[in-house]
Amino acid sequence: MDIMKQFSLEGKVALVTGAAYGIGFAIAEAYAAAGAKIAFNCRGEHHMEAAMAAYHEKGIDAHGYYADVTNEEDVIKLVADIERDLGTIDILVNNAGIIKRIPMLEMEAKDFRQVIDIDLVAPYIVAKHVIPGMIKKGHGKIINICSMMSELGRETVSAYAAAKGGLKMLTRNICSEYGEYNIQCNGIGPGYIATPQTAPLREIQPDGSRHPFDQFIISKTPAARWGEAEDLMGPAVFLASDASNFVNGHVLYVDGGILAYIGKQP
Ligand code: NAP
Ligand code: GCO
Repeated sequence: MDIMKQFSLEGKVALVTGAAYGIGFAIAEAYAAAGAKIAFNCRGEHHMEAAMAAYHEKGIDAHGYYADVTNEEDVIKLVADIERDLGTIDILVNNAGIIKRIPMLEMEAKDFRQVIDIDLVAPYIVAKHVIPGMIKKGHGKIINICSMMSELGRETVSAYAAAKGGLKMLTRNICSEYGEYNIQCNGIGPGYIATPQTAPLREIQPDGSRHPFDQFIISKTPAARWGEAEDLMGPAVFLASDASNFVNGHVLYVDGGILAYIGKQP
């Protein structure tokens, strides 16, 4: 038996949402290395150009599409275009997401709703339009990018925590509802990963010292470092491959041990 074959994504069609850069780009890169055909979407023209150049630089023939994942018409067109260009989607990664760091009492309901719309409603919309093709094909893998905030709260991220907690439960529900069609829906819960989303938390201070949040995260992480987007590559391939065919409704936390640790005693 060749166990490595179970991890191959040869010939599979993968859609990674919001994969122009950041975590989504790294996951798409890993899928391409494992043999998958890559489709991704983004919203802005400037992102598309830079993203296509970045994929080409890595030798990846990625197919990029414009689509806002909160817009159901865009998503319907996105799924149809991918089916026309590459075939039925085998692997969906709901990666696109935003955060707004605002204390709850200062936050406006429209901002709270926007975070819920992108981080929770959009994964539902994309999955809704991808699952029928997976049912017809007889298999499918859905990976929802969750968060530490699927389990933990902290000041200023009420909307994000509500959305990512909800996404964990959407993951379990997709598993419950479509597991019988040989669809596995799992989550990845990244720890604190150095990407544009977390750049404000790592800014060097005017006196040259590290941002207090940066120091806090390192002290809270047994691995004593921020994660890199590359740390998510192996787990994402595992959850997209046949190696995880009996893993369903699970959230795999890739966090350098944060969730296991009570923190340093003062
Ligand atoms: P990022 O660098 O900010 O990238 C997010 C991507 O999502 C961007 O390409 C963005 O494109 C896209 N996006 C946002 N809203 C969209 C929409 N409505 N339609 C289409 N694309 C949209 O973030 P990241 O750090 O790579 O995070 C990726 C995912 O991992 C997110 O779901 C995030 O919440 C989650 N996550 C991140 C961390 C971390 O520490 N970085 C930890 C846990 C979970 P635009 O530029 O066009 O907005
Ligand atoms: C924050 C962070 C996050 C992380 C991530 C943790 O402000 O606390 O941005 O919430 O990006 O989702 O897993």
